[in-house]
Amino acid sequence: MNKLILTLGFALATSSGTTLAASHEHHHDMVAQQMATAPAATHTGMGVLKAVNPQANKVQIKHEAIATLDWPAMTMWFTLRDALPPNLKVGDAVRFELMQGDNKQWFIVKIVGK
Ligand SMILES: [Cu+2]
Repeated sequence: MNKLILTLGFALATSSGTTLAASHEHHHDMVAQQMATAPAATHTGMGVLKAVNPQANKVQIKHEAIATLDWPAMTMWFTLRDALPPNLKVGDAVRFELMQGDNKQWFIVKIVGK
């Protein structure tokens, strides 16, 4: 009887160990898949804040060329994902990070003075 319990206990321990290993493996696969399908590519730009539209949460930036996007220097409006940091004002030199939304529009996910 004791031996049976020991054997059962061992079997349970072994199978739960296997389950843990399998789910860990699965988690890894999912993370790898997420990274492959959603690369979350950000691009960094430098420029000068030219105008702010707080109602629309947009900023106009005269940005330098962004080589990683093959963009020339230009002045354009961007939507901000978050509110503009309160210390930033028109005329400030800024560094910003861009991401592309599902609608293909580029939006700013981070902006700091430089
Ligand atoms: Cu541009």
